[in-house]
Amino acid sequence: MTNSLYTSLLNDHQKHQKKFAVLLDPDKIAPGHLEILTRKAIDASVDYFFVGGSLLVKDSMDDCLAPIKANCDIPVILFPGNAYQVNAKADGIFFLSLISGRNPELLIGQHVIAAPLLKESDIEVIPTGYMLINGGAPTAASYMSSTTPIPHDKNDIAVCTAMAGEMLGLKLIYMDAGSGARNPISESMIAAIREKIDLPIVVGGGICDAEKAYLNCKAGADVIVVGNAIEKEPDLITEIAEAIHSFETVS
Ligand code: 1GP
Repeated sequence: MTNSLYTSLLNDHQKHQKKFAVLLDPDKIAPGHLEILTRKAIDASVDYFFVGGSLLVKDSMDDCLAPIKANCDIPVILFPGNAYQVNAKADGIFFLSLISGRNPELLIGQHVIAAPLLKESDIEVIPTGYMLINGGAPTAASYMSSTTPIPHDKNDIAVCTAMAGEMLGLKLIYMDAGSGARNPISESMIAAIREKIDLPIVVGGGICDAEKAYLNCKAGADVIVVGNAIEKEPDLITEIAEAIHSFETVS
């Protein structure tokens, strides 16, 4: 098993080089849409595809991953809702421990099921502290995980949770307001966590414009994830990528 994806995430974090990930929910991609998104992502120098969902009902993972891997070199990292979403076509997987919740199944249970599959594969495993933050309404992630998200304005709880994740040896913190969140995560919460931990931070959930993506980078996010907004408006890929990649040159 290699660790090239994580090494690269860590190097970019240390150099303050901000990265852009496009999240694909394999069930939701319309026929023909994947080719368009892939082309736009290549043209915009998107850094990662994250692939997965809280609940997949169509057995669509292979159909999503195969064309991406055939047509571009953008690394694909699984962002799985459960152990069934492990797929050997991916380059890596966020091994998500839902540290904002108290559901043992998502802290360690699904991991036990996935471990032997991952051990036999070439998929790079990235141990990840996954934190759900209240985005203003219940999301598929909060419902499917049977957990209560951290309140939107409770920065202290979020900071303590992230610190505990780091002390447990997790390698990355993923802060998520949930797909389609009404309110994305506040910059003040991102900044508060950034101040207390040294790990790369991924931020997503409800981000739908370049300005918000940029502000999140400024607050300390290393990777910005956008899914929903891009599914609705693929042209956003270009402007959000430009904003994120411009960060180092203007700050
Ligand atoms: C959700 O972080 C992701 O898990 C992205 O959310 O689909 O709202 O961009 P959106």
